Amino acid sequence: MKNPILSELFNQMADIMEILGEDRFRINSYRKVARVISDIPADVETLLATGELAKTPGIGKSSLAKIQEFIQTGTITAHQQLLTKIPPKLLELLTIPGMGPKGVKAIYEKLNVTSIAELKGAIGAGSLAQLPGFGDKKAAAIAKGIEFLEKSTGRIRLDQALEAADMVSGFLRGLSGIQRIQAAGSLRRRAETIGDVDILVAAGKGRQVIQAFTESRFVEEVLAAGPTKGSAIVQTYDAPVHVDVRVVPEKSFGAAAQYFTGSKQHNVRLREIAVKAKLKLNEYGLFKADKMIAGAVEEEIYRKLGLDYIEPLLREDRGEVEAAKSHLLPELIEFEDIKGDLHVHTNASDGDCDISELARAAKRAGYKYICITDHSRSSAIANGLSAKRLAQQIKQIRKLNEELKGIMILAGTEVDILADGSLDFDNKLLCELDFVIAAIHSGLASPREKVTTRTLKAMDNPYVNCIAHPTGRLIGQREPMDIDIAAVIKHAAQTHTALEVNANPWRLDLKDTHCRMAIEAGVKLVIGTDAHSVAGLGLMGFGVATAARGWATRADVLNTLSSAKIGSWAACKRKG
Ligand code: DGT
Ligand code: CA
Ligand code: CA
Repeated sequence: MKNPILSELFNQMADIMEILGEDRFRINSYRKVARVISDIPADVETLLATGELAKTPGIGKSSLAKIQEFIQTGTITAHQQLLTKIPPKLLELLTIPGMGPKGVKAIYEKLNVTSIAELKGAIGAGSLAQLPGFGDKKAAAIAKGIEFLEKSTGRIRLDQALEAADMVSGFLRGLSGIQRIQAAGSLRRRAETIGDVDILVAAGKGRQVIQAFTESRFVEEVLAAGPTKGSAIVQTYDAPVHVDVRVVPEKSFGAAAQYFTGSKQHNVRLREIAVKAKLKLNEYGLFKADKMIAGAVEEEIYRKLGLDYIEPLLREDRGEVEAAKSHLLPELIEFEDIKGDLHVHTNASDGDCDISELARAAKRAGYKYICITDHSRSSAIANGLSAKRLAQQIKQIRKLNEELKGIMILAGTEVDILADGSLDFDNKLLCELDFVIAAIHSGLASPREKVTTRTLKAMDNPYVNCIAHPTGRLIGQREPMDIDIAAVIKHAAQTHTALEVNANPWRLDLKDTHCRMAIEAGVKLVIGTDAHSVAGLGLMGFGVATAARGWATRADVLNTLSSAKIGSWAACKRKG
């Protein structure tokens, strides 16, 4: 699917034009195209072929031509031309947290800064702080952003890794002589960040496969290319991604999948078991003396070691090997178990589309219900709803439910938890809602005691059913709040409040280990996408994987229940 890449390209063109001070109208129209493309659930390539793309609002003739050019050639001439108009490293400034095109434009024009390295110089010399519109405070924030960027170990988000893996796997699938393809490593385990992407291929002619990979058009830089392994930097328009491709014979494919999926610690445990049983385990197979007793099929490796099959999501040496030995592995939650999404935003607050668009998309996704949870008034930048607007929205939802078939719309809110732990809406209004999620959106840097008490107090409210993104982290961009997560989990159990697993790959909050703590304490999880568009609904899988990495079963997750059962669950707390 080329939608994410195309969307990113149009955004990048808009960024460059904004830095160059070009026509506002064109910049906005590129941004609009980027947004439209990323929101269309269908593949742009297909829509172009069927002629539907030409009819899509927001996509004009010239954008259509650019999309066509990209699909045919892999580049857009206008994009290439724009790139020649700016210094090669200028766009890296946009990766600094909090830095937008306007800031880059000012820094570039007034200080002639063309890279992060030069910007650090300008901060050190005090010239950034003297620039109109910046000042000491902003310069310090930018310095901190750069520090954060440099501290981040080059690990990427799950969605970025997946995009690179899809590009490479899709390409490899088209080659001749390919028998099997499988992503391995931390990506297959759905770890929250990914160091590099590992892809395994079963094929006869290794060298040819590796050569085709390293010479493919999305490879930016080749790090190594041999007869069975190639390493390269793949450019995804969102991030440069390190990808390792390994070719193995089909008879070893299962063993290689096991070995290269890891984790390292998990593999160490398996090898110990093998050694005790006088067997040898490596990436080629499981051997008794010199005889291969398993290798082609991954499940066989586990079986011959006397273990139940362990899902990749659990392979972290967190007790899964012991559990597999004694047949006590959990039956993990799967995407198919999810009956609805309990966290979505409409254009009434900061989302892109209206209630019925989201509801129809949810129905297409096979859900039974969707809960509309727009922001409340204190989230002013997100155009949060006043009590009056929420009351109107509830009426609108009840009316829509009479019209729409096959999907139930629940009325909810993502209500702000205020500084003192009280909420943005009073109980009289909250009582009208089907499901209430509460969240902290300000003061995230406050001391531990403060953010913890705030959250505990919100849970005391009988109408609060769930705490959204309980730690507030943004992966690679913002540290979690210094919150006492053990206290939050304990209080959630005591107050019959669920905790969210926010499925957005920027958040994954609760994270896997916190999910496990919550489940062990008897707390229910809600997996919500926090979608702000139709495309956002598609993030559910990341949340399901995160919960499963925390050993969640279907019974641990509230939105595997029918909407009626969720209603009774919420009623329990209201009754006290
Ligand atoms: P990453 O890339 O840092 O997110 O994490 P992984 O787990 O993908 O690690 P990576 O790419 O270095 O290696 C892929 C897998 O290969 C790893 O999970 C386990 C296996 N592996 C790599 N090196 C070793 C090793 O020295 N011993 C063992 N037992 N396994 C290894
Ligand atoms: Ca890896
Ligand atoms: Ca690797």
